[in-house]
Amino acid sequence: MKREKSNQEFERAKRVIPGGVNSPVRAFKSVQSTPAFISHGKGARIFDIDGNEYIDFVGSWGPLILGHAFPAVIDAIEEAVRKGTSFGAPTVKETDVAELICNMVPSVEKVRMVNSGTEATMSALRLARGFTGREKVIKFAGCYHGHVDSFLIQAGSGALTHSVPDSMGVTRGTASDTLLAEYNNPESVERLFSGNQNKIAAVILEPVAGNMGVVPPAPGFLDRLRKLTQENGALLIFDEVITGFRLSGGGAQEYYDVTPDITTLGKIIGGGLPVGAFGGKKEIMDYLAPEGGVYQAGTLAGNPVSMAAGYAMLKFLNDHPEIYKELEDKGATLEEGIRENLGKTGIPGVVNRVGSMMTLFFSNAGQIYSYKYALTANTAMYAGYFKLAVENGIYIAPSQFESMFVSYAHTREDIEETVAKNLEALRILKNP
Ligand code: KE4
Repeated sequence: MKREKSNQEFERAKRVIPGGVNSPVRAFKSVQSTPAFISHGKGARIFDIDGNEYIDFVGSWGPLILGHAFPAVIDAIEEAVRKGTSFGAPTVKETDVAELICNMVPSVEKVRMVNSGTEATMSALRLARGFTGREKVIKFAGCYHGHVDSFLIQAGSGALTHSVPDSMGVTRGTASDTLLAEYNNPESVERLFSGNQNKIAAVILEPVAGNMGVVPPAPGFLDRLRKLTQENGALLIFDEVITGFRLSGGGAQEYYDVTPDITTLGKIIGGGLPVGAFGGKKEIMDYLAPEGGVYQAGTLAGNPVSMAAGYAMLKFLNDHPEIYKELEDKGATLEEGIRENLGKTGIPGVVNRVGSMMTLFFSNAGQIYSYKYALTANTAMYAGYFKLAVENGIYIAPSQFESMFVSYAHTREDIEETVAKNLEALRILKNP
């Protein structure tokens, strides 16, 4: 594939944007490559400025469950933007979106709009701390909740006693209030609760992890967390920025029938425009200013253009629940095809999938159900696979520890083509 224009644009961008990108993963560093600059997208495909075409399984990292430039979303944006872009005052569409989210997501009785998933999780944590009067929070190694100081934390040497910052600029003080547990290991949570009695405000997790690669909850894991938090007076926060409206109209909490106290949302609810949200029971949400004493605000929160896009997206999903069966079937076909290809080539791999989100781990661990298992993946092999796939017109995440997303726009032919090209790539990896 020719990439002259993208390469030139990347050099130009690096002169004025850190790393040439506005979000690190886009720089393709972890796969030792350089990014394609995208000119436009339509349906399941994106096109770069050198004229290359790709079947897209990144989908802007999750928002585009209906595909690129979905007509109902584009029409809604066009209609809204002609009336102005922002008023800093209430608009009816914000209430329309809030009512729809409350109707679709079991745990949500009230919801506050923000501008990103990071803002949603940051605000949800402050709300949980304000509501409980407690300071500590439990998160899980391998789960990502945006670039919030309190969540950019990794296990310290004595993992059960202290945590350490995972980024420069995060203070030890902040880190000391974040406790690290192991995904799918409820005993690791129990130990933290017994070692920090009456100090833990909340447990936050991705109900299906997408940021260590896809790692589903083990049977009963979410139920155990629900009971443990209730028993210990802590709130359960489901970070559904990826899974919200992805796994079902009611997200993972509907899919697994476990109801959290607070839910954070993003991605799909903006239809591709900058949106985040957090919601929960009235008694909790009414702690937020101007009702209560937990301050949170945002100039462009509930922006009328983003709300128009989000409403069009959510309404289409709510009116067409049959989409989720179709996404399940397409996801299953893709998973089965990749598994068969691994068998044909003898390349060690683990495929984790829930609905339309999945990850092919280049690992011989057999099963990957927590971060330490995800880390067994051969990231060099993934990098090689990534380059072969993209070179062959299959656009996947430039990191082993992300999810592939199947959208409503992917056709059966797209899936068949992808399975065939996956086999070609695996054969080359096997015999370079
Ligand atoms: P944003 O601030 O990027 O809108 O959302 C943060 C966030 C919160 N929670 C979960 C579960 C998330 O996955 C994310 C963001 N996801 C990453 C990729 N998995 C966004 C891609 C990027 O960082 O550019």
